[in-house]
Amino acid sequence: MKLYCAPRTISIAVTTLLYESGIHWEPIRVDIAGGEQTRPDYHAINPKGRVPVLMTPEGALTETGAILEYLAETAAPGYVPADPLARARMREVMFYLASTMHVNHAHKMRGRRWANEEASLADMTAKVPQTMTASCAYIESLIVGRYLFGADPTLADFYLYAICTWLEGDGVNVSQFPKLSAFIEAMEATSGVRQARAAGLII
Ligand SMILES: N[C@@H](CCC(=O)N[C@@H](CS)C(=O)NCC(=O)O)C(=O)O
Repeated sequence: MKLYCAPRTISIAVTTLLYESGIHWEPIRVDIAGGEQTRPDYHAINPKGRVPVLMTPEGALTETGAILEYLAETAAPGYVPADPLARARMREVMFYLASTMHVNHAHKMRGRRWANEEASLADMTAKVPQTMTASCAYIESLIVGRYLFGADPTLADFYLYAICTWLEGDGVNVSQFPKLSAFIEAMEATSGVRQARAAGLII
């Protein structure tokens, strides 16, 4: 299995799950800063010009949440709760991360997706510490144990950890969130995160 990925991106959610699960896979690093994702040959793989992309035996799969779910069903069992409501709660967080928290973060460096005026871009960037801190406060209210839902990690934990790697740069004072701080510490101790760091996929 091959994953198009890059450090500092949401693809960390997938790289950490892949390493944690001991799946045989190969990272294909995309030079995001150099704009590799904007080039026609990359658009042939993902017309959206983003990472991550998982190359499955049947073709390319995009969207972090979809990739995590696919891996859980095909290669990395044990990270999806059996109970329907618990499973929906996990997805509730994952949808929030995709639709709100990731988007809050993107307003810092990717404001040109939404606006052209320099003043608009500066305003969006200035707002990021506030929106990301508000998102952290919401997440803090959800965490019930070492991980989001208790003693065992679910797909949502890998997703959340990837976003946590952005918090300092986004101007969030993480120390004001004790449960989130402990969560980050727990994830940092996992083999998935340690291997991703050793491979230079978390920097
Ligand atoms: N909804 C997508 C978002 C993916 C995404 O925005 N990836 C960013 C990195 S965090 C990216 O590839 N950005 C490149 C660009 O904007 O040019 C997902 O969750 O997979």
